Amino acid sequence: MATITTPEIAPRSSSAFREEGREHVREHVFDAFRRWGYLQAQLDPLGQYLAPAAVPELSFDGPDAAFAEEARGYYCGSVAAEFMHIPDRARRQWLQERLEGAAEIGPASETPDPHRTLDLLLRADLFEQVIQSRYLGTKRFSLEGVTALVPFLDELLNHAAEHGAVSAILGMSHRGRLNVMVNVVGCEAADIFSKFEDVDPRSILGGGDVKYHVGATGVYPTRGGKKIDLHLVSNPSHLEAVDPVAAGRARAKQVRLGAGGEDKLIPIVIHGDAAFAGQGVLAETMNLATIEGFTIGGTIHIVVNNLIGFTAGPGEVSASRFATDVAKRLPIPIFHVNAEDPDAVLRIAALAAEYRFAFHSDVVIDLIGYRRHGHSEVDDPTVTQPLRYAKIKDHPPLYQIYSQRIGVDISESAKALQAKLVEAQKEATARTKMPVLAHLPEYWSQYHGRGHKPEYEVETGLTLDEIATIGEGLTSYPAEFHIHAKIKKLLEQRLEMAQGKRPFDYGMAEAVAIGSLLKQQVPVRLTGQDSQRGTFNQRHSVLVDIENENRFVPLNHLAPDQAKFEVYNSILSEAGGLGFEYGFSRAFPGALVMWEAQFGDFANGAQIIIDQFISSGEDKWSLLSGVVMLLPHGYEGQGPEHSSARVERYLQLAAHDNMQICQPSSAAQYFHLLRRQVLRKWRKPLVVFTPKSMLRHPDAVSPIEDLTRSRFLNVVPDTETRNAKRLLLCTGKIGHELRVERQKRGTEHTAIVFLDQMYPWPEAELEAEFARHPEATEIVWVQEEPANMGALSFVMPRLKLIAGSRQVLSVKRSAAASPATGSAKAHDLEQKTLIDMALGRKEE
Ligand SMILES: Cc1ncc(C[n+]2csc(CCOP(=O)(O)OP(=O)(O)O)c2C)c(N)n1
Repeated sequence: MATITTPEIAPRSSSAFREEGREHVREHVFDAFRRWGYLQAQLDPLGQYLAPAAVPELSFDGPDAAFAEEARGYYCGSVAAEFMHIPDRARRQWLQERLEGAAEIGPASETPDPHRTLDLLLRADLFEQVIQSRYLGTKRFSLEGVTALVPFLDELLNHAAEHGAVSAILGMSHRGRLNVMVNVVGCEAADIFSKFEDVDPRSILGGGDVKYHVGATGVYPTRGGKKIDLHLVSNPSHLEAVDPVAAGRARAKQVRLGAGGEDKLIPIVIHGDAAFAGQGVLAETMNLATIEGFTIGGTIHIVVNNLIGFTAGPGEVSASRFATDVAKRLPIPIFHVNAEDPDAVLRIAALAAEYRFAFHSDVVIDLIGYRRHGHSEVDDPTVTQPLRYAKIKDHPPLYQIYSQRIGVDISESAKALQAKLVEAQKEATARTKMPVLAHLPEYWSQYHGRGHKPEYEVETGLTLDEIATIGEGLTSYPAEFHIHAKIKKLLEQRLEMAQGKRPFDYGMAEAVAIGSLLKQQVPVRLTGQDSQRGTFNQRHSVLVDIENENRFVPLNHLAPDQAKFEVYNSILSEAGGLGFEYGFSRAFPGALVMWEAQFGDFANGAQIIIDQFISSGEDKWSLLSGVVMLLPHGYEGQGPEHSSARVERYLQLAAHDNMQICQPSSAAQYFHLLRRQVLRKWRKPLVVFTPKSMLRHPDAVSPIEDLTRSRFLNVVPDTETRNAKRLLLCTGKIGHELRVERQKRGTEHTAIVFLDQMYPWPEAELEAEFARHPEATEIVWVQEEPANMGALSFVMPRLKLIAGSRQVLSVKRSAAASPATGSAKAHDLEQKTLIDMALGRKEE
């Protein structure tokens, strides 16, 4: 058969074929190392754990062995890279070229100066040593064993600055935190030592926090002469809980920085290996990375991996070889680095930074070292890990290893630095005041918290004209928009509400509250599962074109100079979602920031955020937040879940005016409450128990006039009843049910009063209400919840104080282990009994 050749495809010589064949083989061998090489890297500095695994795919012999040797040099040394799970070929290519030396790591990479690296390692180690000698037996969670973190951060920040970063959010837990405060954030060593001296205890009786949890701010000068503002986020003991908070703060700051915000602020989160593998909130937070409304341009995750978690070894903290494996579900690179190879550590710091800025992606860096002492310095690790600690005992600190490696005598500079640190420690012993490590940005100056009473006089009402204009705006959409028939009707009804032709329901009251704030230049952010539409079909803040699924948000088209409304459906996460919004609110006091639970009880998945940040952040760290939690609540026969938002839990956390706990009894009350939250300068978290069936219920709707009155009522009086003999006090839906039943029965002399704000306890308003009914000898607290739940145990002693000689009784379900019955019929029976007991048995 004749060979057909074309001018374009010339026949190749046999040597070309051979070359091509060799190239093919090389690719095959390299590919195996790109994929599996990380399993054979030399990562544990003590050579004890992570012994190279047997990987048949990496066995090559004959002529292929030379390629394998070359590839092994790239992939099985002090650096192991996991990147072949990234589906985007261009990203894999980018990484591969840099890992294999075929391309420069990045334009900002100027070779780090080994003297600087050595100096940083020395600083990191000596700081710990001085504490060890002066405060023996005091917890500090030493960084020794992974001091490479300090030069890593130096290199990372240097690259970030070259890419235009002017700010960084730093989240981290206990390990090495004090070290990072001094050697990266720039806190004075004397300030940290004074925390060990525990000077001035009277200033923080019952409040404050331990030294390795408090936040700090500073400015980092980079090698290139640039500066980066650093914000180390205050952090509770609960590992990884700070992750979403740091992310939310980063987002808020990026929004503040305007265009290119994601490049101007870099989020960095430092983890422990056991915590990284074990805590679900990390997975929740990482899953936010590319979700609209939650992006922060890529977070640098650094695992300070000492191959131990308290007393648990690597096999006990993770079900897989690497604690970082949980991150492999995402299309992001993971680098493991032997922390005792500082040059490799810096190379990966540079690579991570360059990748982050090139692709706005998360990057995980697993810095593998060891832990020189016990978990805290009061622990003896030789009890649980005798072999490892026998090795560690004889292992020199990294600065000594590195100084020998680069041939620099460090003894003089070590002495000088040691003397400086000892001097700072002496100075600290003379201090009488606790240092302030974190300085709030200027944008916080107009807001206040504890020590100031809320300014209740703030006006939250609108004029009829204002309501009509907003109403028109939020029911309009472009002419070419194909609206869903049901939504068209809804908008028509809403327009009628705004024109005073139909009473307001909660959905419209909320929309007008938001719209009015936007027009007053207050940005509004609302997130939660299915929040754009609303779990109960009540919101419809985003209109969807039925022909092309284009979206239109009327609230963003009210006025040309209005603030922005951001409403996002969150991922199915509570701890991650609420933590993010708390964080956002921490860096955006001027915005109304709301997080919504699908049903109120799901918020218990975010309990750490509630206990450790929202309710106690001001007490521990003097940090304020105006975050709003919207928690659907109410007993409607839907079962043990979906009934109770656990009012009792929030009330138990209430002290020192730390937050506001409210249940608005009508649409207008909800409207005023949202506006009050942001128009007051008093920045406190707000917990709102929101309705479900009552969202559109005729008893909870409001005439337009109620939106024009001046403010939110903490206590909603019963204006219909005169000469009451009994005064029923309640909050939420049950109050409406009681009023309906009262009317049905024609019951006289029973007043029904709503407690719309449970905390801060509205004592004066309640006193006024009691005084309005001087003949009411019986005050009855009525709640739907069982006796061990709801507001009962919170309100009873307080009501008794106000009631004086009047009797205070209560009506509630019997104490129960579960909030509600699983049977809708049983619920109805219970509810009927409850109402009968509250109003008195019906005469047959
Ligand atoms: C959520 C949570 N559970 C348990 C603890 C108690 N605890 C404190 S540190 C620690 C071990 C952490 O190990 P790792 O994450 O590897 O960090 P390391 O201390 O080794 O740096 C544990 C279990 C905690 N602080 N937070």
